[in-house]
Amino acid sequence: MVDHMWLEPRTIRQAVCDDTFFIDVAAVGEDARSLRIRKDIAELLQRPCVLNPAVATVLLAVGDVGLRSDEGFVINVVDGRTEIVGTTTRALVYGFYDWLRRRMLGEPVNHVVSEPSQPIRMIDHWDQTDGSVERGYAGESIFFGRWGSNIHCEIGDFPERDASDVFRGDMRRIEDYARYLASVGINAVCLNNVNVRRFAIRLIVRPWIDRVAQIARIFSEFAIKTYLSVNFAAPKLIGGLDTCDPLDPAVNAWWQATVDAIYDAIPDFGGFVVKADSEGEPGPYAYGRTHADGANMFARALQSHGGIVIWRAFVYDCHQDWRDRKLDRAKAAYDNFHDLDGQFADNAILQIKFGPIDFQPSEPLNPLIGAMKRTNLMIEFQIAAEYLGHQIDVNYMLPQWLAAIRTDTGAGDNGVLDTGQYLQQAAVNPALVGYAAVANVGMDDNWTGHKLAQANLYGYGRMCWDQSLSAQTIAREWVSLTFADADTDAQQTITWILDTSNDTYESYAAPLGGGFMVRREDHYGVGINDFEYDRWGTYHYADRDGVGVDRTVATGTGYIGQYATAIAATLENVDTCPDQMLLFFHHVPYSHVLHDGTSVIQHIYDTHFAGVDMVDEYIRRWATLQDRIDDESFANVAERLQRQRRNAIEWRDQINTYFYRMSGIADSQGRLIYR
Ligand code: GCW
Repeated sequence: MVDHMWLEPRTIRQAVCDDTFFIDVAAVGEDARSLRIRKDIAELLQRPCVLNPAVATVLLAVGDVGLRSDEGFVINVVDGRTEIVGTTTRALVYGFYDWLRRRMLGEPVNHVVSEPSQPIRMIDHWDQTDGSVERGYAGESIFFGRWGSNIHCEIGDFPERDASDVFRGDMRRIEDYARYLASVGINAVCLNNVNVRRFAIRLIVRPWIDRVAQIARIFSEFAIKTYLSVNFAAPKLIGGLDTCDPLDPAVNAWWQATVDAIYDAIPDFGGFVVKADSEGEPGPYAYGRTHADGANMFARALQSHGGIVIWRAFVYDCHQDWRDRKLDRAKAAYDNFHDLDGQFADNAILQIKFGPIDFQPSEPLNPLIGAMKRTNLMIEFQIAAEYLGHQIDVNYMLPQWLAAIRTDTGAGDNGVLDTGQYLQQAAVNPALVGYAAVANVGMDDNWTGHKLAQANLYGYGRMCWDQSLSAQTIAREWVSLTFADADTDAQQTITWILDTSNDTYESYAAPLGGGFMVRREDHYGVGINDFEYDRWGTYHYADRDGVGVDRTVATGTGYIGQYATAIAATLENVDTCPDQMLLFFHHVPYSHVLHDGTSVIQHIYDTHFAGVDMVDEYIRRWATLQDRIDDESFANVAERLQRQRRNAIEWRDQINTYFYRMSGIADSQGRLIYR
């Protein structure tokens, strides 16, 4: 049996039709026509619909509701009838799903006023045309690959095929996915990996763009715009030119013609996502041009069509000499982009990872967020659990993301300015800011490999729509919708596991902000020194005297100096630097005492023992859910928890032994540490 996510046509019909609601649409002109293609509403209208608004019990209407965003809506009960009103038909899509969700949650559906926190709410797929997904942990791509095939090519080891082979063609699954995304407010999706290799380079030209268009049409029906990642070197690789210089007229003409043809095939195409001069991808540096030159070349080509270019700030030197203690990968985004502030076109967006390194279990806010003053920005998250347990270990990420976006950016004139407000303030065009996140879905029956990893996709959408929600509220919502038939106590057990899971994972994978102690080949499991003495960066510098990276201005890499003055002052001082990030910013002796009175070494031991204890507790509590939730979900999570336990034990024992050997300091509680 295929295990769907909470929202599917059956659920919608149950929630709406079984109660014999009568839905009508009081839309006008163009809007009425476009609303009818918004799939679910259109389907619902076919049956319980009455065309006379006077007798409808639910009315969807386009009208001015006086909200800032044209995606916002209001829901009110007027004379016994529920009215969902928004300025555009897109708003009605969100209003409709919101109403549905509230009904399913048993929440009041009156006096609702809702509009999104972020205008762009995007999902980025790292799907590749061979069907594999870079950093994907839930099976093959839902877009690419062959029907029913289990083939797994290595990245780059992909024979060129014809178009019919490259696209999976499972439109039903794409439609289910689009519905799900729309239901949590997502309005943009990029289909392919930012590392654009081999066949994927050709997705932007005929005949493949016509196949992309088939997918884009499905997303359009749910008010979601489709984007593609492009290879900066495409003019050379597939265009027959001998340069990709962003200031060269022939290169610009090639991109213009390519973009024009894309819009012929996909009139509401969103635009491009570009990873350039990063981890081996080509970019403007090869021509002595800046990243603004590169981004603006795409922006020019897209502009007349209303398209945008999303340019990634994830640019760093992955050929570092570990011998040079001044080199610091954390500094890279700021160093590469800060001086370009104000130089990007109005329809260009700079997309910045929320932390300065790379989606680690524990990272401070990227200092570039706060430093740009005249640039459209998006913040990037990763729903796929690359460094957060591969959807084997349970890890509900909302606490981490929400903490990041609520951190002071330091850009306010008086007081705290969180990320949401800051993006608006820095924008050249306030409609072109938002959040993006790397997708975590695939062809696995339950979409995300680990059933509970669905909560991250749901939660990401909810956070983009309303970033004032708490992580716990979002978790509770997801559990009630997904395990709707389970008793309250069972739902609470699942919510508790989700709520505590991010801390649990961090407790064994990243003590005190120290990071990157992961296995080199796949970023799962413990590999304490796998990235030490390495061209990709050095991250913990443990020696016999202490541990952590000295990023101070006074004696370290100088990274802290990239933050606004007051924030930098707090971080620079080891006494005022938050303990949770201590080892990210400072190299301290093992005997250094934390604010709670524990020493650093004792904290490392304690959290690693506690991490395994928590996983044992998850296993105990999950066992009580047998026969109280569906068998498949029960078995899926039970199996993953056993694997997580093995992982947590390995982390505990390797880390504790390593740091015992480094420090020579015993555990104050005398627990078993292998010598
Ligand atoms: O985290 C790193 C990943 C790469 C990824 C890169 C990026 C798509 O390990 O797999 O490449 O980030 O964000 O571009």
